[in-house]
Amino acid sequence: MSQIQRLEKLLSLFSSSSRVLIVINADPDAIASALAVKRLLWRRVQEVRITHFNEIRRPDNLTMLRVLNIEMSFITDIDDRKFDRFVLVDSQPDHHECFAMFRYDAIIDHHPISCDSALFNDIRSDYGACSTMLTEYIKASGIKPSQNLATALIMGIKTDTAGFLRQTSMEDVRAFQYLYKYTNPCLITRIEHAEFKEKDLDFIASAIRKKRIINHRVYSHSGKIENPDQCVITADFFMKMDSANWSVVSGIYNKKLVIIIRNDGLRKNAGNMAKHAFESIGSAGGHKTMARVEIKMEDIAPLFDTDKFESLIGDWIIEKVESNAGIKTE
Ligand SMILES: [Mn+2]
Repeated sequence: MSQIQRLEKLLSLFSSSSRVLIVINADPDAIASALAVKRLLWRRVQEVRITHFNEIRRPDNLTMLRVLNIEMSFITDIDDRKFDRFVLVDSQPDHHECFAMFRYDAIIDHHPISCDSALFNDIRSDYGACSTMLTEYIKASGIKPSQNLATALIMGIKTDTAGFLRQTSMEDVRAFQYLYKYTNPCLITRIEHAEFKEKDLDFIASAIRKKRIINHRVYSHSGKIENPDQCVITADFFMKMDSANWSVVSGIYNKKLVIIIRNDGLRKNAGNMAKHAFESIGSAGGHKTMARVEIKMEDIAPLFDTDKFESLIGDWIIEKVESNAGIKTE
């Protein structure tokens, strides 16, 4: 099917009285794809709303919504009886129970095909981003994308291809090149630079003061913490140091020890290291470059002969990681 035919088939699902709900798991690619669908349907239907069910917490994603003036509604604020057409982008109905709540008229996605249950299904799993597919729809429709739409689509492609370091197709490159002339590069930079909130910066400052560096591994244990996401941000931040091969940032949250592990991925495997070191006492897992460990404090207590063991946890983590970090596991 040509792109023009796809576009015509998609548009034929709607009439001027249609009330359309676009459902997404909001990340940059899904948000941009939804915006593009909304643009395609502009002045063709009665109403288009975008709804998401996940909480958006990443500062860069929040900045994207703010600087591009993107309007979305949280799923609990939506009365779905008001809508008679449902569109799913960047996912398939079996990806999440919240998606399965609706019967879709159209599904446009780039994940491996698992549930093409709509009237119109366009699933192209060789594409790096759903935003690339929607860029092709926009092009086929003859619409000149606004600066905000083009910037959103570029963010979708950049995010899902990790800046073209991950699975990418020629179509992704072509879409990027096409969109670039319509974007404002300062907006892209503004979004991508938004890594921290002010509170995160205070957390990082205190983690820097507590850091210890052993064998190019940066350790920092923060004791009791209010938000484990800050350990993630800090672990990523430490990897910006030129000589850091690993970073291990930990804290105690909800009576659990949370350890966030990052490395540069060069002959290392964070997930396997975490399992070797911690699986016997808690949950541990991850990938080559990132891992997460969670251990109940009550399960750590018996490992120490003192009640005041909390002050020893930082050293205990270092000992565990140092004796396992060399493990050769692929
Ligand atoms: Mn995607």
